[in-house]
This record gives sequence, C-alpha cells and structure tokens, in this order.
Amino acid sequence: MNTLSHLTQQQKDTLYAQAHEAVGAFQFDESVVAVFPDMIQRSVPGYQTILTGIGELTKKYAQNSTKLYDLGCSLGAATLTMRRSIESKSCEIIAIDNSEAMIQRAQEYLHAYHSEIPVHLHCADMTKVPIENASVVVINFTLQFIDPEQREQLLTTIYQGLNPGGILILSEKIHFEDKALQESIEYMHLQFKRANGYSELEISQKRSSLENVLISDTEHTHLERFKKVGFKTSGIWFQAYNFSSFIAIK
Ligand code: GEK
Repeated sequence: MNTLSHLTQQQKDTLYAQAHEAVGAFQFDESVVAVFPDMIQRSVPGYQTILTGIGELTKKYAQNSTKLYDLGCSLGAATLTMRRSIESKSCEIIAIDNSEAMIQRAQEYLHAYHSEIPVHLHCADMTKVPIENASVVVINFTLQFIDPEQREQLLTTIYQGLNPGGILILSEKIHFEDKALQESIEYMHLQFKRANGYSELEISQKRSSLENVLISDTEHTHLERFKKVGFKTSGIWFQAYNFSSFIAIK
C-alpha cells in the first residue's frame, strides 16, 4: 500500500503536459511537491516494491539505540516505512531534504500518523550532514542528483558513520555501457511511462528538464565505489529496467 496516497488527494502530475517555450532545469519546488507521489509512481518502476523492501531491511538491520537516516527524503515515504518497521528499541530517524517545500509537506504527513519513534526532519544539503551511530542509511533515488565529484566523499561519510553490521540502501536510476542494452532497457522504461499515461510531449519535456540534473552511474561504478569506501559486502537486491536498488553492509 502506498503510505502517502490515502493522505494526499493524489494530484495528477501534468507539469509537462503543455508545451513550454523553454524547458527549465528540473527543481523540487511547490509545483513538484503537489504532484510528487503520482509523479514518482508513474515514473519509477518498482518504487512501491523498493519501499516495501526498505521496511523489511529496516526490520532486520535497525539496532537498539541507533540512528536511521533517510537522505533526500522528499515527502518521507521511506521514513514512514522505516518508522513502521523498526522493532529495535530507542531508535530515532533523521530525514534530510534540501527542498523547503518538500520538508514542509513531509512534516504534515509524518504528523498524520502516531508513533513513539522520533523523526527529526531537516532542510539541509545531505552532503553536509554528519552521520553517526547509524544502523540504517537510506538514499532512495537521490544520489543521482548529487554532483558526481561529491558522491565518493558522501559514501565515505556514510561508511564511517555506520556501526558494524549497519546497512546502506541505495536506489538509483542507472545506465548501461553497452549501447544496445542501454537502448532496449531505456525503451522498456519509456513503454512503462507511456502505459502510465504520460504523453510523448510530457516524456520529452521531462527528459530535457532532467538533463544535467539527474546524472546516472553504471552498476559497475556503484559497486566499485562501495568497495573503495570500505564496504565488504554489496550488491543489487532489486532491479526494474534501469532502476536498481543496492545494499552495502558494513
Ligand atoms: C522517496 N527518497 O520518495 N540534499 C538533500 N536533498 C536533496 C539534495 C541534496 N543535496 N539534492 C536533491 N535532494 C524519496 C524520493 S526524490 C527522487 C527522492 C526523484 C532531494 C530533492 O529535493 C528531492 O526531494 C529528492 O532529493 C529526490 O523515497 O524525484 O526522482
């Protein structure tokens, strides 16, 4: 079940339905916040399954008296899933997003449910946030928006802030070195968006707006980076077309 859909009116994403004279760079502003649950579900194959998996992994990896982080939390879907799934004692969740509009709306959602587990929501750049005493760190489709030059340092900070036995769950859009493979898997994703009601105009304008904003890595780059920063165990636990979710265990 989508945690947010029955709270929101599920406002439909029509941001790119009309032709724009010039398509600006994609921004996580109020207009995106209003349609975000619909947008992410119609654009990211496997999004719900990944949220369910985050819940299961939280159950298994959250340790007593530790912190769980949701970096790039948007409206807090992963935070809500984690909060419902924690079985360990005295945990707290730190949820970070650098969009004020997202954080404000996430606050409303989180208040709508009762829980004994504290959640601290901060409007901040996730590359500047200290990570400490962590048992679970989630980055669900956000590393792809971070400057590629800063990604290794961020993962190093996370590795150092994780306790032994702690887990990083990282979901990303990926691309493939092999041109033919890239083409056919991208085609599958396009078909997914078409089947979810996006027009050719919407698809092409959204693609232009994300150019130079969403910069994907390959599976190989992700796995090598996990190794480089110190993770001994890492791999993909879920993939739908060009969208993958990795785990890395300390
Ligand atoms: C979910 N995790 O529903 N620091 C903090 N936040 C950032 C930064 C940054 N430097 N850059 C971008 N963001 C969510 C979905 S959406 C994915 C994550 C998508 C934030 C940005 O404001 C947005 O809310 C989020 O990262 C990415 O499970 O829209 O494709």
